[in-house]
Formats: sequence, C-alpha cells, structure tokens
Amino acid sequence: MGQTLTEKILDDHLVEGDLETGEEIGIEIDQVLTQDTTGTMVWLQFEAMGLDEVQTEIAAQYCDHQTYQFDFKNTDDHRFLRSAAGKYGAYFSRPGNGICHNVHRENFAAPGKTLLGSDSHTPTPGGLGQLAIGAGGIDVTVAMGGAPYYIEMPEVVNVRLEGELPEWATAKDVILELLRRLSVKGGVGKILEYTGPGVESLTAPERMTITNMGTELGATSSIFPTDEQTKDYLERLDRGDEYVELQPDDDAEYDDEIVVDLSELEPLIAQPSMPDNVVPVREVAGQDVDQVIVGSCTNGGYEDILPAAKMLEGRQVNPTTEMIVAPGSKQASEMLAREGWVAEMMAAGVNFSEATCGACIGIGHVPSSDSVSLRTFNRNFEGRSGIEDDNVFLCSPEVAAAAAIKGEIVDPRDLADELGDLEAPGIELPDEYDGSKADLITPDEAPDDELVKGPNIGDVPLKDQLDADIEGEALLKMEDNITTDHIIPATQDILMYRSNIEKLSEFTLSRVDDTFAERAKEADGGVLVAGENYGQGSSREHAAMCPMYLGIEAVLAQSFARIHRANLFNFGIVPLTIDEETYEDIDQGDEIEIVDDVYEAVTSGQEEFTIRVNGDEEYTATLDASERERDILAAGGKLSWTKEQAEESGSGAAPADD
Ligand code: MIC
Ligand code: SF4
Repeated sequence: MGQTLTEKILDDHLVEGDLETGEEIGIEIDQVLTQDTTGTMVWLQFEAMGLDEVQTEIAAQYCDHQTYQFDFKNTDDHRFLRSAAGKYGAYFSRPGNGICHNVHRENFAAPGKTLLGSDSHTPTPGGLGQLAIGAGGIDVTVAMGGAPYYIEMPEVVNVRLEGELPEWATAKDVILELLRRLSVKGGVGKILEYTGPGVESLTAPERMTITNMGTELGATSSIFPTDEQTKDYLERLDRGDEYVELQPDDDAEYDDEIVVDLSELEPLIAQPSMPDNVVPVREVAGQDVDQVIVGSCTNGGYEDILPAAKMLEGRQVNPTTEMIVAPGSKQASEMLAREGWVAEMMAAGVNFSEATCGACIGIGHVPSSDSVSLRTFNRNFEGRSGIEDDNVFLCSPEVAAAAAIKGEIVDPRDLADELGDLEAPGIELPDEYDGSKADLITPDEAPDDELVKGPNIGDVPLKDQLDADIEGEALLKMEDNITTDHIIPATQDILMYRSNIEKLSEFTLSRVDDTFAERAKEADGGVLVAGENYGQGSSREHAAMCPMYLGIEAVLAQSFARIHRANLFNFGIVPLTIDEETYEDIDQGDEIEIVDDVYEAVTSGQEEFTIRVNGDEEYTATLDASERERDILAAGGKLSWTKEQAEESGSGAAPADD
C-alpha cells in the first residue's frame, strides 16, 4: 500500500512504534523552536535536567511575543534567553526581529524535516513540506536534549483542493472555509494533508497561511507536498539547495477526504469570538469598523502586507478607523521600507508597528470599549485582544484593507465596484528576500556562555509522585471550548510572570472566575470540570503548571485539546474523560472522590475509574493513556520522570538541582 506524505516523513524519523492510527509513536526531531513566553521555562527545564548542549540540527530561540518590554521582567526574560541560547548552542533571534514562525520559515524551515516548537502555530512550515508540530515547553526541552518526541499516530486526512482562487478570494478564505465546515475541534487527532490540482496554484506563503491556521481546527499538523512553488520560494530565500521533492504515493490511503473547490470561495470572515464563527463578508457588511490590523504569524508576511499596501496606494484610511500594520518579521519591514511601501502606507494613514505578536495577545493596540476590530490574525477568543467585551473579526489582508478604506465591513468586490479603480492586488513574491540577518545570532557568534537570570526568574515547580487518593471539591465547572487563554491569559499584566510560577498562578482561570486561584489555594487541592475540547488554543504549559501549583489533581472533561492534554500529563494532573451525563450531573462545589487507588490504577494500566460525587452517586471516568504517559503521570510529571530515567540509566540528564 502506498504512503501519504505524512507517513513518509514519519517513517523517515520513526524510532519507536508503528504507523498505526491511535498507536503511540516516537519520532526523531530535526529542528526545535521556542519563543520568549514559553522559552524561559524550556531553558529552565533544560538546566534542571542537567543537559549541557542542544542535540537537534537546529534550535532557535525567538523573542517575539512581548517585544515592547514594558517592564524590566520582560527584558530580563530576553536577556536570560540570549544567555541560554549562547550557553546551550541555539540560534538567538533578538526582540523585534520577528515572530518565531515567520523568522523560522525565512531561515530554517526545510522540506522533509521534523520541527517541534513550543508554540501552537509551529505547523506553519507545513506549507513547505516540513512536518511541524506544536508542543508544551518540556516536550521541546526533552527533544532538544536529543530524545524522541512521542505522539499518538494521528489520522491523516486528505484535503483535496480543486480549481483556482477567484479574484479577491485568498488563502485565508481557504482555511476560514475549513473552520466553517469543521469547527475548532474538527481537526483534533488529525494531520491535514493537502493534495489535488488546486495545490499548484498556491504560492508557498499562501500555503503557510493555511497550515498556520490549521491549528485553529485543533489539528496536530497540516502539510503540503513540495513542487515548483516550494522550490521557487526557497530559491528566492537563497536556500534553493534545501529543496526536496515530496509527494504522497498515488495509491496512498487516507482516513478521510475533504474536497474544497477553490474557485467557489469568496471573501470570508470569522465573527467574534471563535475562529470557526465564519460567514461570507457580505453577510456582515455595513458594520462600522474602529480598528484594522494587518499582521501576525498568519498574515504578516511581505506577501500579505503588499496587497494591503497596493490597495491603499493613493488612498486614505477612513477617518473613523485606525489601521495598524504589524509585520511578521523585520525582514518584511525592511524590504517593504526599501521598496517605498512603508512610506506609501504611512502616507495613507497607517501606523506601522515593530515586528511582534503584540496586539494578537492584547499587548498594544487594545481595542476601545464597545468597538469593532478587524484583524488578519488567527484567534479571536474573547478577551484576548486585551479588553473583555471585545468584538474581534478575523479576515484576509484584502478584507482588512477594504474595511480601513471604507470605515465599515465591506466585501472588497463591492468596494471595487463602488470605487471603480480598485484592482485585486493578487499575490506577489519579491525577487529575493534580502533583509539583513543582523538580528539573528548564530550559536558560533553567541556573546554569552553563562546563564543570566533577573530577579523575576524563578524555579521550575516540581510535583511529588502521584497520590493514591484524589478527592476534593469541583472548584470550577466550565463549558465547551475553554481555551488556554481562559486558563492563563497572555495579556501584558500577566505575561511578565511566565518565568515566575508562584506569581503567575494567582491569575489562573481568572478569565472564567477571578476568585478561582484564591479558592483553590484555600481548598488545598481539588478538581476541575469542563465540557468538550478543554484547553484548546495555545501550547502554553503554564496552563497546566499553574493549576498544578495550586494543587489541582485531576481534570474531568468531556474531551481535551491535544497539546493541553499532553501538558496535563507533563505536570502530573490526571486528565479523565467523562460522558455528557456525568458532566451534566456534576455541579460546581460538589465533593469529588476517585474511588480507586489512583497511583495503582494509573500504573497498572486501568482505564475506567469510579468517581463518587458528594459521597453518593457513582460515575465512570476514563483514562486513555499510553504506558509512557502513565509513567510520567505517576512520577508527578515529565521533569521528575526524566530525572528518574536518567538516574536509572546512569547517563544523560543528571539532576542539576539536587
Ligand atoms: C498564542 O498564539 O496563543 C501564543 C501566545 O502564541 C501561544 C504561546 C504562548 O502562550 O506563549 C501559542 O500559540 O502556543
Ligand atoms: Fe504570535 Fe499571535 Fe502567532 Fe501566537 S498566534 S505566535 S501570539 S502572532
């Protein structure tokens, strides 16, 4: 039987297991990436494991999320990260050089390689035929130390693209269409592999908009085959020698197939406050728009900003609307500046930002009260923009620029009819990506060889071995699709404590209930209850680390998002699946007791657990976990487990702190 492209790359990197859907496999990781807000824990854990050098072909540390450095704590984090990259042998991308996914795709992403990153949008270079996966920080730490990455073999879904995009429809509309059809949990446990005649019409950057936002479907990864478009893009990056032709076999068998006819797509928009709340732009046209932002790792490339710049050439941003362009990389800014486009946009009334995540997580450009913001980003979870009652829409740069010109949501086709001289900008790649590399410090040039830690940089929290008894109050009952932004928000006031878990934990679940952290501390333990897709969104392991720190021992949910589920194991919290009836029957404040000896049950492979509610009703909850995951849980988390392993084998990671 022929292989899918996903299977071919996995096969090439397989160190354990068989490529059977649902089976745990171990794969070798060629490249890792980490960024400023997850990276501090990555390196603190690297240090705590006693590792002394990066083992992957490439490890890159980016500083991208909080580059405005409002507080010395942010700057100290960046200083620490530079020192860690220097000491352990990683590339270091300075604050302002750009968003990790953009800078990685420009410099390192390569077809056929595996990439693991402590950011949920790591799958971006899937558009270049790289198999890239987002993970919690400690998984990245361990992979960086040379160990395999373990994952349940996902289903491989064939997304067959037919036809070609019509004028004004873009790559963003392809992924918005998939979100409209499949929802934010439609991709869980799946890798989306794009095939079909429509693929060749999409340039590599367009493909990367699609693979980037596959994360919003909950997918493990998304990948395109490689072809002339891939080669062409790599050549323009002066990395043509890294091109490898990669295609699935003609008789490859997929677990499922979805067909998207590109020629039928039209400009789409995700309404507040979920990326799958998608409708045609025309359905919501006419709403006043207060703010427009073009940028982010989804649509912040040179190729994304140029269409908006062309639409604005010789025009002005509507006086009632503010428009911000936040490029994904400094290379994009530099090139657009050299070509005169930055000046053109400024003259049109655009405010040009440094290359940063910034506004995507509520750091800068927070919308005003009761206002509408149109963004080319990938997430519009409630409150993420920095204000609780936000109205954030997600769209393509073309739809964003049209709104900036008109001052209201408008389908760009209708605006073109109205203005008479507005042409569809299409997509254009530069002849060469020739930005300076001054902000990317290679391991050889590293100015540091010792760690530099500011006073806000704390220790990695450790948990004891798993208890035999788990009982406590259901401290919080939550609905479906709770995001990690709900669990640990990423806004500036909170983000600066990413390397100080004691302080950060005070904000745990504050977006759902601001009394939670206090109550959890007082209760000294307890459990969380949630609906479907608990923990969707970001990879931040802090969303497991902080509940652990507050004494949460188990989460009972109808289903879990992939990365967060792994993070719960990694921090010794038992993720139990419950059915809808059990979910309905448990109320916040109920006393929950796991009747079984939990340690014994976890280590012996038991799948069904008995839950007693208020000392009376009994229900069944399920632990669906591999042997390795059970061992990690029993040890109290991945750091303790890795140390145990090292002690047992008498090699590798020796504990640095005992
Ligand atoms: C996000 O888009 O939510 C983030 C901020 O990039 C996160 C990482 C983090 O929380 O540091 C992600 O996507 O993993
Ligand atoms: Fe940054 Fe936003 Fe992309 Fe996350 S989604 S990496 S915050 S730009």
